[in-house]
Amino acid sequence: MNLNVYLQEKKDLVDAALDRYLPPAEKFPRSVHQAMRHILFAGGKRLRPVLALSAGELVGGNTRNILPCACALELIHTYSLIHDDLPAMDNDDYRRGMLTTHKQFGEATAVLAGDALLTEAFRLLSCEEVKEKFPAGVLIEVINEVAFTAGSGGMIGGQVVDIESEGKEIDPPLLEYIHTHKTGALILTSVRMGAKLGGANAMEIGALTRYGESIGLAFQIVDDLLNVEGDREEMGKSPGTDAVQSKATYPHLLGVSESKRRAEDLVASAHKALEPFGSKADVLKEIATFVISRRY
Ligand code: GRG
Repeated sequence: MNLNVYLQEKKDLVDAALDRYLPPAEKFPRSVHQAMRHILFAGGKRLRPVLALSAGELVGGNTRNILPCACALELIHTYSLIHDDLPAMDNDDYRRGMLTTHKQFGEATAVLAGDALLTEAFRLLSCEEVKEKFPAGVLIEVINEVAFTAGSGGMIGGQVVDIESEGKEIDPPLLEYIHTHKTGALILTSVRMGAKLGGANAMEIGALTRYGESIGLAFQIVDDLLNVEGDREEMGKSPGTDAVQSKATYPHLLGVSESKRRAEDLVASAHKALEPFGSKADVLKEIATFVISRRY
């Protein structure tokens, strides 16, 4: 299996589904519908939906059935990018190689487009098409976990502590809190969503949880490293912004080589967590390796 081909196939599936599920750009009121689609369809690796689909496949789930819920993860991720780029937060001009949503549509529309994407995610998670495919109890559990992850117990909590830590020297446990909540939580939930909707047993959910925790933290450490060493063209956004904003990052706290070592250790833990699945887990194993070797 070639990982790039696999990722492209899954990305195409997700992109086509997102286009079907979202209100058309021409639908009234056009400004918000265009703004919701602006960054959503400007590229992006679709890592979170791909993780949900791949984890689901690993435990015998049906990709088509899981697809709408996987798309909901991308809507939440995109909302977080739009809001994170706002002047009140990172004040970025470019995202996925395009002008950020507030630069293109104005701040009010960007705030509302982010809100609409977050809300749309929960509509999708509970839509008729999904309700008829999964037992209500499993679905409610998944929706509850996604809500917790998007809220102050997850992404928002990490984002708040990140903002409040700017310009301060923080200790490694607090940095790990920021990273596991701001970024790791949604990655972990993506894997667990796929596992649960795919019908995983308790042992499989446990193993995939350990996998998701490891790649979630590794992903953000690599994001920190790319902000130091990355290339603007490859990333579609500017590197060097963390240092300018005095952000709490792994390279700042531990140095570049120690941060790389930490990310590699986490990927080794992710691989280990997949051992009970044998070669069936090769895709997830390769995705973990991709997380640390990525250039964008
Ligand atoms: C709720 C406003 C708000 C923020 C939560 C996730 C987050 C915190 C902010 C998003 C901004 C950001 C740069 C987070 C750090 C890591 C990250 C999620 C990078 C972008 O994710 P990728 O690399 O991006 O998966 P693509 O474009 O490929 O989807």
